[in-house]
Order: sequence, then structure tokens, then C-alpha cells
Amino acid sequence: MRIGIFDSGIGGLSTLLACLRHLPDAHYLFYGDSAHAPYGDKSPAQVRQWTEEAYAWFISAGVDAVVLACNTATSAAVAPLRERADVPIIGIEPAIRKALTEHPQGGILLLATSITVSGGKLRDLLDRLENGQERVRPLACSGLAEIIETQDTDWRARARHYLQLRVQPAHTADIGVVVLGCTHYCWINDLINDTLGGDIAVVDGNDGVARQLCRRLGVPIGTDTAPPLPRHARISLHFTADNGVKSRLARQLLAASGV
Ligand code: DGN
Repeated sequence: MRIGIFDSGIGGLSTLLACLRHLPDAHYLFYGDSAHAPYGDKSPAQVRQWTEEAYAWFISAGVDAVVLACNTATSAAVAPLRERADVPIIGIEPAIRKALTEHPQGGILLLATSITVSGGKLRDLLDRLENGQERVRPLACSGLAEIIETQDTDWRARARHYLQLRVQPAHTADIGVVVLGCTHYCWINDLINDTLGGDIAVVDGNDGVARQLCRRLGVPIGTDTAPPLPRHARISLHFTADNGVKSRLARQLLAASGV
């Protein structure tokens, strides 16, 4: 079974890891659109076009399903893409339902890119799930994914500094949980937790995507809530720019995660 995983960059590797836990034997084709990254502040129409290009690449590679491991691309492109898709398309969106269910009280801070925060898809999701409670506080973090994407020597210090400036007390008052609405932020959930005082739950949508992928492919979902990562994984990497450098970096991140 071949599964396509798509993001503007290394954020989508966090989704790939979740999929590997549930579908360890699949062959994963990862497509990172480094030529056009970052997506967060581009126009939704541009992101839609690049997502369609990635989809066409996956189809010519013979995948059985495509995972949009990018909240921004899901917000901008999942609906039109699904209208004419030949294989299941699984999108990722902020795990608001999980946050509301697991934390029935208090505010919910949602960190995401500008496209995701201002998109109609998030508005619809909040209308559907919040019942007018208005507990979710969306905060666009323009530029944060770029810092994470560099993986240079001081990227973690810069990400910490960014969070300290961007996340203000008004955003965090009564906060019980943070929702990561961008897959890049999964690489800094410890920094996010630290910035918010060290005792905040941080949730993301990756496990939900992996389970949905299993459902769409008709693969039974085990009872284990966090299945182990397989010792050997079949992963092919393709980046649209700087493929050698980016692939090496991605392999390092995967190896540090145990794959
Ligand atoms: N990782 C992507 C997301 O989940 O929205 C996009 C990050 C970016 O390109 N700014």
C-alpha cells in the first residue's frame, strides 16, 4: 500500500510518524513543497494550486491515499480537491473537538498560520463544535513555521523568543489547553508548554488523521492508543527545492524520533 503525505515542509513528518504507528507496513511517499514554502501568508488560491500539483505527483506515483499533512493546505484546498479526487484525501484540521471534549472548562488557545486562522473552514468548525461558547482563541503565528523549518543552530532559541513575544497574557488567561493548528508546531510542543508555564495540555490532530486514514482504507484500528513506531519504515522523500539538503534534514528528524 502506498500513501502520499504532503506538506510545505518538515511539519508533515510529524503526521507521517502518527500514520506509521497505525500503518507500519505501508510505503510512504513524502512530498515537501520547499520551493513554495512557507504557505502561511500566501494567498489561498496559490496554496490551492500547489496542493493540486502535489496531488498530481502523488497520482502519477500510484498512491492509494493522500494525506494533506498541512492545516493551511487543508483549509485552502481540501474541498475542491475532493470533488475530483480518484483516491481518498485525508485532511488535517485543528483538533478542536478533542480539546473541547478532554477539557470541558477554560479557554482554548489555537495556534496556526494566518490562512488557517482566517479561513472559512475554521469558522465552520467553530460554529459546528462550540455552540456559541467562544472558548477558542485563535492566534495566527506568522513566521513561526519558517523558524522551525530552518533547523539551524539557534532555531529553538529563536522559536522560544518568538513565542515569548507573540503569546500575550490576554491569550493565555484561563487557558487549559493549546491546540496546534499547524503541523510544524508539533516539533516545539515542549517550548509551547514552557512558554505557557509548563503545565498546559498540548493537543494536535495527527493521531486523528492516522485513524481516519485507516478508516478510509478499510484497515482495522487497533485498541492501543499509542502503538509503537516500527523498527523499519519504508519512506521515500521528495522536496521540490534543495531536495538533497532537505531530505538529509528530514532523515535526521525521523531518526531522532526513532525511525
Ligand atoms: N505545516 C503547515 C500547516 O500545518 O499549516 C504549513 C506551515 C507553513 O508553510 N507556514
